[in-house]
Amino acid sequence: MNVNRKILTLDEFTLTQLRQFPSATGELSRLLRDLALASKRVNVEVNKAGLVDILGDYGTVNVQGEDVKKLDIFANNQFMGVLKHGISCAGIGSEEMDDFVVFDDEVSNNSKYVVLFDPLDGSGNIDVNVSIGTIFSVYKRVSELGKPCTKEDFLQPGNKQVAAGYMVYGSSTMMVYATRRGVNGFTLDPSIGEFTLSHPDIKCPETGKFYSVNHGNFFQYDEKVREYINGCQRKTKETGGPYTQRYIGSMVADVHRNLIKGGIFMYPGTLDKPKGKLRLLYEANPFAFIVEVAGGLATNGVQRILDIQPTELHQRTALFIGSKKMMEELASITNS
Ligand code: AHM
Ligand code: MG
Repeated sequence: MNVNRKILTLDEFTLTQLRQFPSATGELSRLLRDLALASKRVNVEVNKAGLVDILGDYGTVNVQGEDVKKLDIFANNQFMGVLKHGISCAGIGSEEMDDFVVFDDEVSNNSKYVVLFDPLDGSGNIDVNVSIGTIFSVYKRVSELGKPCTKEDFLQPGNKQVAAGYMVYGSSTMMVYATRRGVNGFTLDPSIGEFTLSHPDIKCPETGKFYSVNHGNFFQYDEKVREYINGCQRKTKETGGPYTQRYIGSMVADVHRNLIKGGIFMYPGTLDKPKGKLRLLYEANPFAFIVEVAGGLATNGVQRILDIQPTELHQRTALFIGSKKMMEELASITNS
């Protein structure tokens, strides 16, 4: 029998990591397992998205008389549900909900983590069978253990993240997560329903070939950003351009590609929306953490994303993120 001993599941991997820290409690590993479980349920529904005409439209009652939830609401409920019923999370914040949720039961009040997530990012792409994703961010509470978690637990700067990650529902389903020790990627093997280690110790290439930005907004960006984007389309000694433009409109897929292959992703502020579109807590911070651990950089054009002190759960930020050299090239223009 050919047993492939190289296959390492997500649980096996986190256990191996745990053994290197005799004082670790295993709460983070449990949290990651809970998040993986929710994402597998979401994945099943995402894969059926093209069948809505057959199974019933989202937001309506299907032929079996069941409510068909919109996929982003379904995903939100799955992530909230597993975290509420798990034993490692005191409360959550979600891009789908106006306010944070305190679980407030004996087990949750004694849990040391809170989780922020965007349950289904890029959901505008669902109808057209383009990759979408989930993004999550884990913080250690600053409030007193044994009591309900508080707003301060959620409004911590990104540099306090303990872990962050994302799932991409694409040609394969992947989960990538980072702790301070590194970034690792797991691909869902549908035959056994397990995430298995496929991208160990991911490093973001120092430079790359891709730049990702919504060109439709070009004339809404400030002059320096336009200068950089123009530079991406020319051959210069510094950049080695022209780069290839790739923008799918699902941040998870766009940043994932650039993380693996090298590139820069930008969602700058516009004349109408000076702080851009993306949310600091649910989108920018987790990706900034992952990309920085992998060797890249992330800023809002002026300041390191991870050093921004949040003041609101849903605050937005401009975002520039990617390979170190490309980010330095951008900074040399925007800081001039
Ligand atoms: P969402 O959270 O409502 O799905 O919006 C976030 C998405 C990102 O995934 C993506 O990078 C961006 O919106 C695309 O926006 P635009 O269509 O303005 O380029
Ligand atoms: Mg989003």
